[in-house]
Amino acid sequence: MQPHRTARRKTQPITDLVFILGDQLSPSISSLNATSRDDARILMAEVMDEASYVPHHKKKIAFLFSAMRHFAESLRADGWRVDYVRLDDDGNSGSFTGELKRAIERHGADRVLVTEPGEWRVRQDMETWEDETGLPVEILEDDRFLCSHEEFRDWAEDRKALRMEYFYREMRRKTGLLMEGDEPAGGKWNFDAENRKPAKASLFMPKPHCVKPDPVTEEVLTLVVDRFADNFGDLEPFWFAVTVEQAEAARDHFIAEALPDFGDYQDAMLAGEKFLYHSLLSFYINAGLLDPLETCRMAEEAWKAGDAPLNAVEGFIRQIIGWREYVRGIYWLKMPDYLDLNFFDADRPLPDFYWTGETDMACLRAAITQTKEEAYAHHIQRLMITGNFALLAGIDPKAVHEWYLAVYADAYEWVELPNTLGMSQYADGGLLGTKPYAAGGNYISKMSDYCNGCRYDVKQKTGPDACPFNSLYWDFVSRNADKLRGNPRMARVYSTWDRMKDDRKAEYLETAEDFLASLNGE
Ligand code: FAD
Ligand code: DLZ
Ligand code: SF4
Repeated sequence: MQPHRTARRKTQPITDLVFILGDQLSPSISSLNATSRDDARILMAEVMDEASYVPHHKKKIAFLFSAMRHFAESLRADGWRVDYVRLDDDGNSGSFTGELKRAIERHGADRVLVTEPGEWRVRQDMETWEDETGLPVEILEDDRFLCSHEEFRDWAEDRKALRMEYFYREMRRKTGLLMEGDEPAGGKWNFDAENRKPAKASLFMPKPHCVKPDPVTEEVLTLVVDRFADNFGDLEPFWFAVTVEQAEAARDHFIAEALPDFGDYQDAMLAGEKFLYHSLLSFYINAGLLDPLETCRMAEEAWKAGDAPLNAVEGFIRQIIGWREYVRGIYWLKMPDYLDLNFFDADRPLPDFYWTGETDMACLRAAITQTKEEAYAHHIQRLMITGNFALLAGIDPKAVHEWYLAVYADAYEWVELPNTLGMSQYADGGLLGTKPYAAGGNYISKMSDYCNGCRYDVKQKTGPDACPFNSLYWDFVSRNADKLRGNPRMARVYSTWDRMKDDRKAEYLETAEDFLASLNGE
C-alpha cells in the first residue's frame, strides 16, 4: 500500500469515485489498485435493495454490515478518503445506483471505478451507470478469482461435458498447488476415495473460532434488531469474524485444529455437532476478508510441514480452486437463463418447516435448526439433507434457490445458484453433475447418527412410520423415469425398480403420496 499523504489532499480535485461493494472487502481489490489515495474517494453503502432482495438471515446482514463498517475504518486508517453511508442515514436512497449518484453530487468525479460484481442482477445495474451518471464507468476484473470469465469460456468451448474434475486439474497446473513438476503430488489428482468416513462423537472435536462482538458490531446488532426483526434466524450469539485480522485468526485456527481431519470426515454428519472438521471460512472468503489462493497455499504449507495429510489438504484445496472457481464459471457462462431451469418441472411449494425446523424428520430438523441458529450448515447437510429432500419431494427449484440464498451467511447468487439449482436439484439436467444427488434414508443413516433420534424408522420402507426418504426416493425414480432412464449412471437404479413387484411399487408410491399430501397441510 502507498504511504499516507495528507498535505496536498484538501486542495486536490477528486478524479476517481471508487465504489466498493459489500463482498469486496479485500485490501487489494482491483478497484483500489487502479487508483491512488490522492485521486480517489471511496464509496461504501448499506442499501435496502441489497439487504432485502431475499429475506437474508439476520446473522448474514449483521456480518456484512459490521465487516463493511470495519473495512471502511481500516481504509481510512490506511489513508483513503471514504464516504460510508449507513442504512439509517438521512437521504439514503436504498440502491447502489442512487448512492452512486448522490456521491457524485457530493464530490464530483471524472470517472467511476468498480470491481465487477459477483451477481448478474448487480452487473445489469452497473451497465446503466454511465447513462445514469454521465461519467465513464470502468468495471474492472475481479482478480481475486483464479479463472477469469474469458478463460472459463475458453475452457468450456467445444467440450461436451463441463466436468469439474478436469477444470480442477487445470487450476492445479495454473497455480502449481500440490504439483511435483507436471504430476500431482502423491500420484493422484483426487483422494476422495479416502474421504468418506462416518464420524464418531469425540472429545477432541474442534470448536469454531468465535469472536466477541466489539462496539461496532454491537451497534450493527441493534440495527438488525430494529430493522430486520422478522427476518429468519437467530442474531445472537454472534461470533463471526468481521475484520481481515480476525478472519486470518479463524483460518489459523482451522489449519491447526481441523484441517488434519477435514478429508476423512468431509461427508460425515453428527447430531449435536454443527461444524465437525469444516473450515467455516466461506463467509470470509466470499466477502473478501480472506484471499482464496493464499488460504490454499497455507494449507499446502501445512502438508509440506507434515502437519496435515495429503488427502485432507488436497480435498480442501479442491473445494476452493476446483468447485468454487468452477461454479462461478458456470454461473457467468449460463446466466441469465440458468435461473429459470427446471429439468423435472418440479412445482411443489417449499414446505413451511424449511423456515421453522418443525418437522419430525430428525435429520431435517437438525440441519434447519442449526441453519436458523448459525446461518451455517456444512456441505453434506446442504446437499444430502435439505437439498436431497427438496429434490425427492419435487419442490420448485426457484423456491429452493431463494431459500438457500437467504439463509446462509456465505450465500451470493454466483456460488449458491449453481450449487443449488445445478448440483443439488439437477434442474440444469446434468450440466454440473452426472446424476442427481438423490438418496434414501440408508445413505443418511450410514453417514450420520440422526436416525437414532428420529420418530421415523429408517429400516422401514413403507407405511406411516417408515423413513420418508425411502418412499420419496422411489417416487422420484418412478416420477422422472422418462427423464432419467437413459442416464447410464442410473441404469442400476432403474433395473432394481423394473424388477420390483407391482404391489411393492404401489406401496412405495402410496406411502410417498400420503407423506407429500401431509406437507403444508395439502
Ligand atoms: P469447507 O467444507 O471447509 O470447504 C472449504 C471451502 O471450500 C469453503 O469455505 C468454500 O469456500 C469452498 N467450497 C466448498 N464446497 C464448495 C462448493 N460446492 N462450491 C463453492 N465453494 C465451495 N457455498 C458458498 O460459499 N455459498 C453458498 O451460498 C453455497 N450454497 C450452497 C448450496 C447448496 C445446495 C450446496 C449443496 C452447497 C452450497 N455451497 C455454498 C457450497 C458449500 O456447501 C459451502 O461452501 C460450505 O459448506 C461452506 O462451509 P465451510 O467454509 O465450512 O466449507
Ligand atoms: C449481501 C449484502 C447485503 C445484505 N447488504 C449489502 C449492502 O447493504 N451493501 C453492499 O454494498 N452490499 C451488500 N451485500 C452484498 C451485495 O449483495 C453483493 O455485493 C452483490 O450481490 C454483488 O455480489
Ligand atoms: Fe432422516 Fe429418515 Fe433418518 Fe429420520 S429416519 S433421521 S427422516 S433419514
